[in-house]
Amino acid sequence: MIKRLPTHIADIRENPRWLPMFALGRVMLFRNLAWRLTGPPRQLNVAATLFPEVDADDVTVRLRKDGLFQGLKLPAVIRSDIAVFARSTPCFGNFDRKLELLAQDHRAAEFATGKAILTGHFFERVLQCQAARRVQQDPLLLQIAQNYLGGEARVTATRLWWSFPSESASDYDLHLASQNRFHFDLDDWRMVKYFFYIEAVDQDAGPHRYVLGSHRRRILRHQFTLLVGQPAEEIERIYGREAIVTLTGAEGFGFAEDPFGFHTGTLAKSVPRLVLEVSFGVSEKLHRRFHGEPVVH
Ligand SMILES: O=C(O)CCC(=O)C(=O)O
Repeated sequence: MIKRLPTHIADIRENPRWLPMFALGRVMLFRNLAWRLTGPPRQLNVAATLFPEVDADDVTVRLRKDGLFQGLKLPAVIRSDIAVFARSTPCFGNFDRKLELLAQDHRAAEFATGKAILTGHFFERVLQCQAARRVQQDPLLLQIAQNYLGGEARVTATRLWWSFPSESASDYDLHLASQNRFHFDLDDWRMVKYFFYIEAVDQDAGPHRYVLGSHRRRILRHQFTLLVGQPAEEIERIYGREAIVTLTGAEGFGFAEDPFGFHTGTLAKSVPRLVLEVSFGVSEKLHRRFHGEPVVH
């Protein structure tokens, strides 16, 4: 929280309307009110979608009920173009512009810097990847976002990043990388995120975890709190172990989630994970996040 303060202050300066959302958006009453202010969804022509087998209405129903829909799959050629891009383009370790590395040099970079490197972000470089842009602009993903969030829905962030296995990660490293840290996102009044695993993710590759239904059922203590993160034991006790889904999947596997529900990455044990994430929201786009880094739209 304290370490993120400069980012929050910059957000407020840039867009003062962010402050009420940040203060009140964690409380279900205000969130539900904001949900009522949605405009009707636009009906788009989705013929050119990369996901012709997916029914936007089904996804919307699942998102409303569970906060999660599993069942997106990237076409093979799109997936492989993104994988080739990510293996041949340097990323930035631990959100640090001075720590530039290729994924295959991760171990050597940890050794050379003496630091645990848990993530490698491509920041704005993701937009150099045509295949990633194609996913970002997919009409069906927008239609689902429109159905779920209302007519104001639009892309608010796009990111491509590696989660690397690391043996020496500190608590702070895990926090920075959103790994082994259940939390909810508070970047907008209403949001939906699409995640795609560019390479297969099993239990050893740090799968994402989501708490079903926690986007609409929240104990008061988890609303009236400054903290977005909560200990895993508490999440299990309150929302039930059976509500926690661990999302593993083959290469190209994708899912949609309402990130107001509790979720977390998990520390990769032995295999790195490469994820493309496209976020949709309803408010003016923020330009800074990720510890001061620009948000890529
Ligand atoms: O690494 C992950 O799977 C978690 C990502 C996350 O927490 C987020 O995008 O809000």
